[in-house]
Amino acid sequence: MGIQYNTNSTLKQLKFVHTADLHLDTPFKGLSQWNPELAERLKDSTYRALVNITDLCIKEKVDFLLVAGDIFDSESAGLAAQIRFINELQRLTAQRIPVYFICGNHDHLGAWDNSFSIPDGAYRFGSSGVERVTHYIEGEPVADIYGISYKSAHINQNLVPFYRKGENPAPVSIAMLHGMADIIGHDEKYAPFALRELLENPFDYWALGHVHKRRVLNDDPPVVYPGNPQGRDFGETGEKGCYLVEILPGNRTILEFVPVHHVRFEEIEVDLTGVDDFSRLNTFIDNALDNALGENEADRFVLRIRLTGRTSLHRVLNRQGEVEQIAGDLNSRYYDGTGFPVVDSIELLTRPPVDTGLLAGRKDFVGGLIRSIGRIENDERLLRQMLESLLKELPAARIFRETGEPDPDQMHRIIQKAKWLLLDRLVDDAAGDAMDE
Ligand SMILES: [Mn+2]
Repeated sequence: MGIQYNTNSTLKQLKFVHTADLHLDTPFKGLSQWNPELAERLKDSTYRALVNITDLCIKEKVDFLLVAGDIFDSESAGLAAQIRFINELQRLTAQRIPVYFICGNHDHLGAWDNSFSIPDGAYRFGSSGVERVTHYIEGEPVADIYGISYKSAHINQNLVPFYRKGENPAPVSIAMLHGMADIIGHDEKYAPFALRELLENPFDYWALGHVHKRRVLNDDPPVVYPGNPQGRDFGETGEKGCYLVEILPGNRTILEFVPVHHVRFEEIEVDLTGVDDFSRLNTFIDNALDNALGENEADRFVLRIRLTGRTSLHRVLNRQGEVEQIAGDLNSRYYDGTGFPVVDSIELLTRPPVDTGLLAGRKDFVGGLIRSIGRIENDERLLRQMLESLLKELPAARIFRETGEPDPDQMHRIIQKAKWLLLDRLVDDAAGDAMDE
């Protein structure tokens, strides 16, 4: 039934910030491969997001900060990240704001350099069992915080059964856990648990970490993945931040998402249908970006522009090096001294102005091809079969062995792209009966 407040309790309000998955030393590898200059500009962003969190804690005069694991990104490059993290701990503890943190799979206890001491006022949970730390305000116990750190990169065990409320609990009980919730997915290496199990335990707030997309899994009591505070690639677009949490007497919890990202990844679709004049292209993209970025234009955007639509420019755009040229041109015009916004890449998903309905009726090879593609694109099983055989053949398909299988959405984009590349080569522009106009 939530929090039972003792009438003698001095608790009027508890205010804290919950973050996780800082990944401080993220190398931005994928991006650096194509765009080393951009990777250099991004390198600081994860750290800047943490600085923003520290500033928020100080400005809001919170009682404490919770960090639910994955403070740094890699075991080997952890040293610089540890120094930077400890700098921020010092800034907070100097303002009498304690930091309670657990370690996750990336920054498991074996990866920490023990020549650094954790500053007084900050507490790192151990890995040998769920620990309980009591937070006091003016000598009164106000909140018990429970947590456990990863001892090594993989924890196959469900840790939830070890979270047990102790004797003489403080008015508020908070549990910090780094792991994979069943309603998001299943990964047995990262302390998997079922949401249902958490709700069977009488905690007032579950401060989760591990999943990078923010999700409030339950409202009362709150079960929260704050997501990572700084996106790291185009799989992590949009505003990223942390939660400012207030617990008021009477079991009222107020959650406020606060964006703290330093750089924001965004994918923007620009539909070129009807744009048939190359000289209008730049203006058209400019307008589309203005509309999409709108009031957020002060943000530091890293953009992937996805060109779609039916346009006679399709063939020109598909020429070797053409979209790179356009991206370079956009970047030199957008460059405002801070280096943002920046166009990382342009993805080309346009189609030529051919009428596939008409073509499909033809009795020749093109007609047969369109009908076959039509069957494949609407049948996920067939699509997957074809993909599997391709994976065996194509060296370029190795990427999927690295990144995991493409999702249905990606597969659909791949087949669309293949379809229009083929048709563009097979269908003669002069074939008036196949053209739209
Ligand atoms: Mn993790």
